[in-house]
Amino acid sequence: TKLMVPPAASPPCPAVTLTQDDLKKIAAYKAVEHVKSGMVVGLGTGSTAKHAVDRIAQLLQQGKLKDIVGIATSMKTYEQAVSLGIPLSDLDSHPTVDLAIDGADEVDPGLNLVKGRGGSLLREKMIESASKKFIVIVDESKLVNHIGGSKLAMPVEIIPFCWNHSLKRLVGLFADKGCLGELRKCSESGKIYVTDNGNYIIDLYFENDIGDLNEASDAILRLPGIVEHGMFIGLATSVIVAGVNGVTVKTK
Ligand code: ABF
Repeated sequence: TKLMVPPAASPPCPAVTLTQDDLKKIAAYKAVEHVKSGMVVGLGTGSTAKHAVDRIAQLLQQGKLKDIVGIATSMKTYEQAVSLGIPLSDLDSHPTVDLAIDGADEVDPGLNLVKGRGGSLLREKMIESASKKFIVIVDESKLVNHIGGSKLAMPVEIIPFCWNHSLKRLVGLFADKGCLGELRKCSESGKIYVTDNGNYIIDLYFENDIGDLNEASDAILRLPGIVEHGMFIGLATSVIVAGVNGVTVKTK
């Protein structure tokens, strides 16, 4: 007689705890699947985009990608890309970018973004608005219902000349929205933060919702002395969100 041996119970799966950085890396690697040989690629800035740049370099080294031209959205990314041997160019030589991959500080359901809390926004907007496709990579902590409503900073890059005057005019635009503003300083040195373009950043904080994004954008950009703001309205073509329960892709 054969003894029926019940199958051993499978061991419980060890719980894997993904860190926020793991999630950033997962989103970044997923985005890089869209990079194809021969593409001109906008290289984003920040701790999430850094993983994408690392991954592109790795695939180039492995020969799985060829003839990539990168366009860096900041000096920091430029230095990272140079150190990894990614061939670089700029918008003057390559006015059309095939694909840009970058992080964001906030993403709303319409794929509008707040960017620039890390300090770069102007070069990002120049490159990402010149891209046929712009994939945003975030962990799920960046999702919001409405950008500018999180009570966190909405950055505006301004020229240094009479920055206090520009600060007051910016805040004055949104007096009915409970807006406060401050000049960004370096956290370690306490010195005024200077962007890659030699400009300053005013961080705006809204007690009430910022309201219509296009109206807010137009009002800010009409002020002389203002260079660019961190609202990226309608620029993202898709957003890859990595969460503890998996990856979701949001498209327009
Ligand atoms: C840059 O990096 C900025 O526009 C944005 O502020 C930031 C996002 O950084 P992280 O991925 O580190 O959160 O793209």
